[in-house]
Amino acid sequence: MSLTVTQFKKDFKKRLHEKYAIEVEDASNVEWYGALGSLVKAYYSKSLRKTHKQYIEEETKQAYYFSIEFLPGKMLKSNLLNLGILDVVRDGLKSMSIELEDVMEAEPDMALGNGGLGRLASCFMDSAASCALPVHGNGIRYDYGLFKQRFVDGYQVELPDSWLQGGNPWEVRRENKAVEVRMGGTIALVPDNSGNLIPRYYNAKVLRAIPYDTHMVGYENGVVNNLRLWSVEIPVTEEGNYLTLEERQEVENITAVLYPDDSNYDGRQLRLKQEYFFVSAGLQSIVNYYLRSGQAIEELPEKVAVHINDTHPAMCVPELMRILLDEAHLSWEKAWNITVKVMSYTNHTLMAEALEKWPTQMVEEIVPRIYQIIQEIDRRFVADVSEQVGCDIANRTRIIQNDHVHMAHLAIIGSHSTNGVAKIHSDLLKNVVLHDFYLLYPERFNNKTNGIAERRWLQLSNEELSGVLDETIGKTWRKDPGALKLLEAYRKDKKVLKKIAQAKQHNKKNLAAFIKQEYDIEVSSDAIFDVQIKRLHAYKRQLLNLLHIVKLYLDLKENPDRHEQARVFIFGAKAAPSYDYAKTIIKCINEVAAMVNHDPDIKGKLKIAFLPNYNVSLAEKIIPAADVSEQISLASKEASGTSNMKLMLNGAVTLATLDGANIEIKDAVGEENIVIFGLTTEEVYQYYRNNNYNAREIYENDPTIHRVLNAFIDGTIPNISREGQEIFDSLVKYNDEYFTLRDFNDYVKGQETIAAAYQDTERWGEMCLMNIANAGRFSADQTVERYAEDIWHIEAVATEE
Ligand code: 9GP
Repeated sequence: MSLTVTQFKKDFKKRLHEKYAIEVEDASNVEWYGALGSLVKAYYSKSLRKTHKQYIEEETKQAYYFSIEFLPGKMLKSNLLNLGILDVVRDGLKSMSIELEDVMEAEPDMALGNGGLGRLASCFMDSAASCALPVHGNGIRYDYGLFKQRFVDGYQVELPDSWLQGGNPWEVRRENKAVEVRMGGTIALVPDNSGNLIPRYYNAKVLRAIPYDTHMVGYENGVVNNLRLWSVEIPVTEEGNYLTLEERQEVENITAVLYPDDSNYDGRQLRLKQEYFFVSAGLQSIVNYYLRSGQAIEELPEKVAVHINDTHPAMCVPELMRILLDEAHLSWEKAWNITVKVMSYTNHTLMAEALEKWPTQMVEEIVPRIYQIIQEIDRRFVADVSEQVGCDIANRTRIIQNDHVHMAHLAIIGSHSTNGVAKIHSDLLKNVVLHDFYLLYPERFNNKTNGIAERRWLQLSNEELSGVLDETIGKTWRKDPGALKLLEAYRKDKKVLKKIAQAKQHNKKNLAAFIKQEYDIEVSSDAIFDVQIKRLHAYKRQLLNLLHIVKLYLDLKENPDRHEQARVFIFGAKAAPSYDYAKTIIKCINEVAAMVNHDPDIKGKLKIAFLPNYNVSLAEKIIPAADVSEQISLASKEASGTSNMKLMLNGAVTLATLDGANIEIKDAVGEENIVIFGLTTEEVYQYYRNNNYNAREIYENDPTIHRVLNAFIDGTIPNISREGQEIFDSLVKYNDEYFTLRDFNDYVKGQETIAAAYQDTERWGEMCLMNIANAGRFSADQTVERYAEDIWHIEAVATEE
């Protein structure tokens, strides 16, 4: 959009007057933010209406991305960038003595997600709008987002994230689009006048679902899509049918708080209610919208695609069946045919503990009609498959097994596409985890390697490097991340390498200042900034990183004058509140940090900064300053990873196992620009097959490992008598589930390779450059375009710019 500084200032002042009856100079940053947010929303509202109208007039097929998590982070700067008014607004504010950065401080992080899954959903929303693809999100408007993390005595403490407290300028409550969702009670099927069996509900709770729409602004293209988040409200009940206080509380809880579990299945009732609530509300509103266009319900797959992001929204399958059977009165066969064509599913994990299985009794109690439909889907599936390929495979793949509903099975059987999120992950799905399904439906399986919103992770968060890129290769990369490849031509150009290094140094200094100011830890920007930022989980092996730090520390203690590359180890990680082992690792990292950071013998050669409350905004500060990207999960465990992509885009060199998307990063940058270590997936599987891994033997025979592990139990590391023992036992007594000790020496070598490369400035510079130059292929723009073409069968709309 076009906007002058003068016009902006006029609009901004007017908004402040209208909204807060205040002058610019008297307002707080919260008021500046509130006014600016609502002004920006007004700026894109015309495009919103235009996009909406265009979809209706052109009868565009639209896709709906159902996800129980969305993790957009802050939206102000991203919206300004995408509208093409970032500089105008920044300048306009400056001329009124306001720094944009101060205004941004007032925006809470919208953290309605745990980690990779939710952030991916938000990257897709940004990319879909930017690629002019008709894709909308559907999720839950939690009153409280992911908990805020504090450290007290080194322990994680969780505080509520009341992100809505100060109001949310981006959302619009759509009262007239509210729908009703039924839960509980019992069902009887009774014939209507024409003999159709119609469900009659007894004592069901009718919940009111209110949508709040947040708009997804495309990058300089005039497209604005929608993210619809549902909030529950107490329904207006018929007279005499009041809810007790307890019942009201029960209803309100449904959208009160995000489940803080990541890669883990938690079988609690409330979670199941959340899942059905947003699935039912979302599908009802989609079908209502579709029917308003006057098209026949039989044609639904021509105009609507519904994506099941992980298994949480898998009830989309029976819920659409319910709508088609009970409300549109289609036959089972017709309804099933439509449902399978409309639905598609992404699997995001190979971890058995993350695959949802709900007790049948619970499903029947909470969603009785849905349970009936699931039973019927299952019955027909078993009959068909048994007849075609035999009972064994039918029994292994059926939806209801051992009194549990297997949500992944439901999603695969009820959709036309199942994809993994990196090549190796999709292969493992086909060949191992979902092999039976692959035999049944080979054509349904495909891979869509994850991607990232490169605008946010480079243009917005790393303006310094962005400037160097503009000077070196022009500005096309800003719209087309593939153009980053042009940088490769400069891999030997010392001037360019120097400029990139200077940008990194600038970012490192900023981060160092932030760490000093917020956490009083002094770090030198000349040290390697070695970064591991992700959820705390045993399979991600933050512990491997810690063991190496302890080794370096012990080496330095033994020989304080030893020449050692200075390093700052930066961690960011939240542990699920109920995940005790992960919390133990947090405590240990914090205690090692306290010990190392204050030990004069170390002479500042090692520093550890575990930054609390890792979230999108903190990631935006850390990633531009990273030298090394730690991607060290046990091979075969990380489905893809996306921080690996963000870090390479910012010129960090990856230290990685051959897991998830690391493999594709290696292919993209070449072996000489990444450091790979550790077991391969095949080797891990071999250990499983032969059942011959012996961690105690490693501990007993390897003096270095022995020494490092003993430090956890002999008092060397203070204040961890319980936690140190727990770590020690997990590795030695319980045989080291994630092969940490097996990979340790190889990891140490990898770290040595990194240190040596870092000391050779030109070599390191070239490695950084090659990472930046080859990050374009991990743009989420490309990923969503592949989803659009191969899975959703939707097309981009014509745009004005
Ligand atoms: O653990 C995966 C992570 O590897 C992946 O990058 C992300 C997005 O696809 O999804 C994560 N999975 C979950 O959070 C839960 O399945």
